[in-house]
Amino acid sequence: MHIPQTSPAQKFMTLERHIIEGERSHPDATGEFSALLHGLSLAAKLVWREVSKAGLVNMQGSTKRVNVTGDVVKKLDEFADETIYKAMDHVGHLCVMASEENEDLLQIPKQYPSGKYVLLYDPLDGSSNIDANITVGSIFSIFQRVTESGNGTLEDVLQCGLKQIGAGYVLYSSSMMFIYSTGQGAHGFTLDPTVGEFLLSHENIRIPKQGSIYSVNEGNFNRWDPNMQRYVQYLKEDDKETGRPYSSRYIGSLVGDVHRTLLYGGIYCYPGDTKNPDGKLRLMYENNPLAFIVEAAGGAASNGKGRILEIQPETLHQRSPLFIGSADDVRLAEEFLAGKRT
Ligand code: P6P
Repeated sequence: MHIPQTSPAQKFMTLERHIIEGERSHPDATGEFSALLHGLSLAAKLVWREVSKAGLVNMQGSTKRVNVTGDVVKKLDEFADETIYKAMDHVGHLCVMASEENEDLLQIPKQYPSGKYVLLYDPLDGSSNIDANITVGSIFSIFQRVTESGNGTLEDVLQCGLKQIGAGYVLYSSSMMFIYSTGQGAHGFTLDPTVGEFLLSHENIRIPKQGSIYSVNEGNFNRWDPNMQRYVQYLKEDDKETGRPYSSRYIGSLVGDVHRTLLYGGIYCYPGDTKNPDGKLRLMYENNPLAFIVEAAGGAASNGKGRILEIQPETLHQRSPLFIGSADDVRLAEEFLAGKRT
């Protein structure tokens, strides 16, 4: 029988099949991890359903609340936060959750079994863009618990990024995508709304070693360290040998900016500055999971001095500067920030 060459999507390589087949290569895999990702993909579809019609059902705008890190809470932030928690609280494989929208740990309700995993998530990153219909996303990070039993604790949650056993993000954009990694490559799935399945569309994503796009909010230029200013000025100089000037792209939505960087190469920067020495982005909910994905695709992620994934967290909502993208671009940024380049 002639079997035609088919694209990954045509192979009906669904997210679920990809996870299960990936687990088969782990002798001690128990299927619990695939159940977690299945729950997250369901939550993502429920969030997508609201995000995609936000303008029609009065789900835009704010709740008049401010969250633990001072951001105004949008109606969709709240919806996404509750949806992910409720989609995951009963799966039986988690001992605790933590959300960027909640100050404290989120315990598993007593009526449900708990498990050996820990889930951290940013329910709706970039939500300030919702009302302008700009890409937003959800980000998640999964660890194994370190305490023996009982309710998960801060000790289970505050682990360095290298200990993640999986991480991913969902993009709510012109199409809906689910990108994840368990450390063996980064894989992208696009939702086929006609069947309600995520189909493999970006198998084993590899980020270019160097890019030609930089992504940073230059409105903060005057607050930056002079070495950071010199770095961005360098990228703007005209030098064909080194592929400069770079193009500037910044949509103010971390998941969208990092996803473009992952596929096209280049660098996304959120540096510290005189007003926010540690920058704006959260280590546990944004930087760690995105660093895990980008490193799995052959890229790099730094706080300007060292690897994001090696930072030992001290508090749940701590921030860190972020320089993430092509390995050569991140390395060059680190050299400028260390004053080794002029
Ligand atoms: P600024 C959104 O609030 C967010 O956390 C990220 O999604 C985004 O990259 C960043 O803040 C934008 O921050 O200071 O450039 O507006």
